[in-house]
Amino acid sequence: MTTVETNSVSADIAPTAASSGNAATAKFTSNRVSADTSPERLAAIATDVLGAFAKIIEKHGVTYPEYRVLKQWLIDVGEYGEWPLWLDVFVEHNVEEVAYRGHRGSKGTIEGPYYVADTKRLPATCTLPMRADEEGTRLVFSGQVRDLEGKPLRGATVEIWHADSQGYYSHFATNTPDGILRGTVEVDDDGRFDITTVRPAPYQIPTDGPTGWFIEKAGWHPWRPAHLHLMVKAPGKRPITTQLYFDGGEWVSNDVASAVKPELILRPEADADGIERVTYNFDLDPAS
Ligand code: MBD
Ligand code: FE
Repeated sequence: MTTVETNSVSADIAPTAASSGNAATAKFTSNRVSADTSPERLAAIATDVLGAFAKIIEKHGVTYPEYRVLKQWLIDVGEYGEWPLWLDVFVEHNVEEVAYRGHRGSKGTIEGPYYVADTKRLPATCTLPMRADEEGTRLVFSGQVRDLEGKPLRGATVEIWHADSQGYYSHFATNTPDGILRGTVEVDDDGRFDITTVRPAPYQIPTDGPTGWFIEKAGWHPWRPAHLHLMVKAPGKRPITTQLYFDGGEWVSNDVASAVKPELILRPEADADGIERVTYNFDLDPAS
């Protein structure tokens, strides 16, 4: 088993909205993104965005004080680095639904702000990197990666990342050693994997930043149900990004990020030692 010692000076400092937000923004901007959007398409989308603003302002009679508060809040979201968080919580689910229309294999859902590429490569049967004294119920997550005909896909990888038993993600929370509860698992020749980890806790959007203020002022709640994130890839297949949730878990039926689907619910069973085991298979569409 791989263990990671907590040795950073900041390890015991409670994470702030700005520290995780700015880490997520730095990670996102380290990749230069682009899209092949034509000027005509850009103009059409921009016209509709501005038209939506116009309608809302008109409909609600938005005032100058409200306009200035909006302006300040938008500035604050940027300063706290919370655009990846805010957008992935409130907007990404719509983009994902459109992107995977007509997809036939296993369901995907949003990626969220806390994916890290190129994590430690692990064999098909593995334990995720964790602290020597990692808290939380042991969870063994097993399954098989297959094509739409059920044929095992050798050469597939299952990237997994999730929060710890306090709801914190490594690389984004200052109280968490880098690299824990993340990995890139190489399936065996039969497409199978068997990953030992701990059960994550529900995730609470930081309440001390502009995304949290916005949620609180609106009277909403800041919670996502406990979840595993996965990105499953195989040669010649369309990759999927997904999340799996736990049956009966808090917030499963009212996720702030609107990312739960009925196909994505796990029902782990505890064995005599209290270790939870669950199986889930991933069926991938052909790459188009
Ligand atoms: C998360 O852990 C997450 O998965 C998403 C989508 C948004 C915020 C935090
Ligand atoms: Fe998450």
